[in-house]
Amino acid sequence: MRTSLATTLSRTVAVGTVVLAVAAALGAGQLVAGLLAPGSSPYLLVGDAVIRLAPQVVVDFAKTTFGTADKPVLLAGIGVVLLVVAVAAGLASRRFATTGQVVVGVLGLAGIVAAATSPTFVPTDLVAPVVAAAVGLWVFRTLHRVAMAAAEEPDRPGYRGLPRRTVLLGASAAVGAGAVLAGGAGVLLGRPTIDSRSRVTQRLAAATIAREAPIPAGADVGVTPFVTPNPDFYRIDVALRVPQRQAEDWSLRVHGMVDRELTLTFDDLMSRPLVERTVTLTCVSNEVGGDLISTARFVGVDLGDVLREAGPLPGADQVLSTSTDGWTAGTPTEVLLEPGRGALLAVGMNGEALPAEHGFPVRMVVPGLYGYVSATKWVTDLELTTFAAREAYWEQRGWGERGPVKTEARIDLPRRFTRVPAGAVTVAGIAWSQPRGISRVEYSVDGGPWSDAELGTDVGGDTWRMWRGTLMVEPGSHTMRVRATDGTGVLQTEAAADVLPDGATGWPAVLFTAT
Ligand SMILES: Nc1nc2c(c(=O)[nH]1)N[C@H]1C(S)=C(S)[C@@H](COP(=O)(O)O)O[C@H]1N2
Ligand SMILES: [Mo]
Repeated sequence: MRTSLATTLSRTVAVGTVVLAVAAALGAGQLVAGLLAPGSSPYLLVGDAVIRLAPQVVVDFAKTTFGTADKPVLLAGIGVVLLVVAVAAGLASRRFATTGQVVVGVLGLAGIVAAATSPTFVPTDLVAPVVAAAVGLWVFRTLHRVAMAAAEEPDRPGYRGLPRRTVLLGASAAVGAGAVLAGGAGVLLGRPTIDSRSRVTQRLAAATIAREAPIPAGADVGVTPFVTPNPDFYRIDVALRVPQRQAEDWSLRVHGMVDRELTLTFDDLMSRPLVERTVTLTCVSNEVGGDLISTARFVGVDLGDVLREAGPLPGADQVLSTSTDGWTAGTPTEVLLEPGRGALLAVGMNGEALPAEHGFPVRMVVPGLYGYVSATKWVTDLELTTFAAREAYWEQRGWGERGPVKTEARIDLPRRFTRVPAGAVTVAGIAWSQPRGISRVEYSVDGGPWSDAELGTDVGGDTWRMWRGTLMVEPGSHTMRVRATDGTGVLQTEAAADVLPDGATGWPAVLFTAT
């Protein structure tokens, strides 16, 4: 289909090629996002990027002016900008495809950059914007070629002997319909979880919750925040793709060695008494000094109550919990039934619904046990069984059957291998021994005598406790060590143990240089 240099597209056709290409890109991106990861729709990603980049005054203005409608208003605004850009690019592409191609390419790139710079970026989020960019470019080039051919000789037979103008019309209609269908399907596929999370957040805001007292100001010694913000909360799981289950479609089966099998829907959970519990979650794979530990204020229903309702049979010493992605944890029944233990089926985390990657809609949280034996995210099944009969995921891979948290401490200041001015040096960190709590933390430098650290206000045994102190050091390198005593008066062991099979031990040490 060669076209002469003089051939020019009508304004309508030229604009149509770019607009349809952009629509096709958005439709394809939405569809792929809906299938893979609802948060990765290029349109939403660009919207998020605009919110990130917008000066705070603009964001505040939008919030106060449009209230909760600020997001739809923003997305509509982006739509208008896209349309204007597409129309301009079309008008500039009446003879040559170059401008249109560059503009479609730049728009595609904007989606990819928005994905890559998102604070919640995971590599799968790139698939939708990359597919969108590729589809946009391909559609534009193809339609532009077909349009040029039709403009030159409208009646000459083209594809399947149809007149070229008919081919152009047909192709345009097909692209338009395809874009709408793909986009619609993508929205339908992806919308449920996103909407479901915000509905749960709203329901929690309106719910009656037995709240804990606010975290006392003195709990935090100014180094590590006492409550970990959700985006900073450590994440460990074997899920390649974050499971997407709507709260409205969720149910939990409690079965096995029980008197009464139970099935609870999300509404059933929400109509039970909701409690707030601040819990420090720890991973068994946390090395001494490691960062696989975080604290959140969880909201949920008491798991012990749910189990008592089902009535565990004598001998059912293990509760095997399973998530939607098939991962399992085995928790001692006696721990879950222990009065005051505070095990939760959690639905909320730090004032919102559980984030998708932390188990939305429902996860288990058991104070005092490492996550691998207790903290099942996306949980849908609890089977009362025995340790002899069933082995959970990590147990099958050589990790310990029981996973009680071991008393440990961490030095957050000074950081290892840093330089500090000689003289008085502030030292600080965290210590934990859920559910026993921490009664004492001591530190020592270069094998010298132990000094008592000043402890942050006690929030309870289920959370970490923060500590700080001051060291006097001469210029040179120094090794500082720290050791914690739990709430029952037992000093943490000095013996170094590896994380495998049931958690690391040893007194943490930090080497630093005073100058
Ligand atoms: N479904 C599921 N739940 C899971 C896991 C997992 O791999 N899959 N990992 C567990 C482990 S080992 C830990 S330490 C905690 C971590 O929870 P977080 O990612 O919310 O911090 O989740 C637990 N729950
Ligand atoms: Mo873990």
